[in-house]
Amino acid sequence: MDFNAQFAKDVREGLSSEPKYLLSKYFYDDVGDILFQQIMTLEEYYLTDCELEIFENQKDKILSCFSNDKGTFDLIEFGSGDGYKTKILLEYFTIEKVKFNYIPIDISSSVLETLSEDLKENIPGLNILPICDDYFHALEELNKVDFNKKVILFLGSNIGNFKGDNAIPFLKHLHADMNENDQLFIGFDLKKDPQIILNAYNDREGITREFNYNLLDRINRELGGNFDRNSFSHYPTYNPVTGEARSYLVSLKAQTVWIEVLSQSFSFEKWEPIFMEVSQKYSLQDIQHLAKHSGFKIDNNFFDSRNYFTDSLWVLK
Ligand code: AVI
Repeated sequence: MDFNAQFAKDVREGLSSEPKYLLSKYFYDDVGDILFQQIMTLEEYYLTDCELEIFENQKDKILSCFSNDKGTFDLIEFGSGDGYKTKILLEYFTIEKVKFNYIPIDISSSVLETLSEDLKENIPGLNILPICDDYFHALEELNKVDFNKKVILFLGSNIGNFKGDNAIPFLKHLHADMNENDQLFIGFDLKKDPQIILNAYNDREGITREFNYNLLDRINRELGGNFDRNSFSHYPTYNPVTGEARSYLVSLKAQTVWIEVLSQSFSFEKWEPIFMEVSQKYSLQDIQHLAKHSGFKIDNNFFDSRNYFTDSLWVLK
C-alpha cells in the first residue's frame, strides 16, 4: 500500500492520546476538497458569503491599500483552493491595469493546475505563478529571488483551524519571512450569535458530518483501517466563552478499530469522543492580541454589512 508516513504517524499519535484526536488538515484529500467546496455553498456556512461581500463592495479600497507605493507587488495566497473569492480581486486589479503577480501556494498540485487553467481562461492578462509547496518553504525560496513588495492573503478564517495558542507561532514565523513594506491580509470569523455559529458546523444537509466522516474513510482507504462510520455520531459544539467551535465524532458503542499500516488496534469506549477540528471565532480584542503577540499591527479592518467577519490588513510593527 502506498501511504503517507506522516499521516500514519499523526493518526497513531492522535488515536493513542487521551482524549483522542485527529488532525483536521487531513480532511482535505480529493473527496474532502469536494465536500469543502459544497460546505462553502451552504446557506448556514455564512463565512464565504461574508468574505465575498467584503471583496465585492470594498475592492477599490482594498486595492488602494495593497498598491500604496504604485510599484509591482506580489499577491501571494496561502491555500488558494479554487480561488473563488480571490477571483473578484484578481479581475478588478486586472481591469484597473494594476502591476501585480498572483502567486497561489498550495500543497496540492491538482488544486493549483485547475486554478491556473481556470484563471488563464477567465482573466486574460493575469500574471499567475503557482507554487506547489508548503507555505513557509515557498516563501523562503521566493525571498531569495524576488524583491517585489509582498501582500500575503490568508483568507477564509483558516487561521481559526490552529489549535489553542498555535496560531501565534505560525504568525511569528510568517512575520520572520516578511520585509518592512509587506502586508498580511488575514480573514477572521467574528464572535456572534452562538446559534448562527453552531448551525454553520451542523448543516441540515449533513455535508459537514460527511466532511468529518471522510477522515475515517480516508484512514480506511489509505492506512487499511476498518472504521465503521455508522458507529460514530457527529457532535459539533460552540463555546461562546472561548469562541471555539469544535467538532467531535463520538463512538456509539465499545469497539476496536484495526489499522493495518500501523499494525495496531485502537479501543473506544462507548461515548468516547475523537476531537476532529477547532474553528476559532474572534472578538476584535482577540485579533488585536494575536497581532500584538506576533509582531504585527493592524492597519485596517474590512467588515461585511452584518459584522460577521473581518479581513484584517496587518503590517510589521
Ligand atoms: C477551512 N476552515 C476555515 C473551515 C472552518 O470553518 O473552520 C473548515 C470547515 N470545517 C467545517 N466546515 C468548514
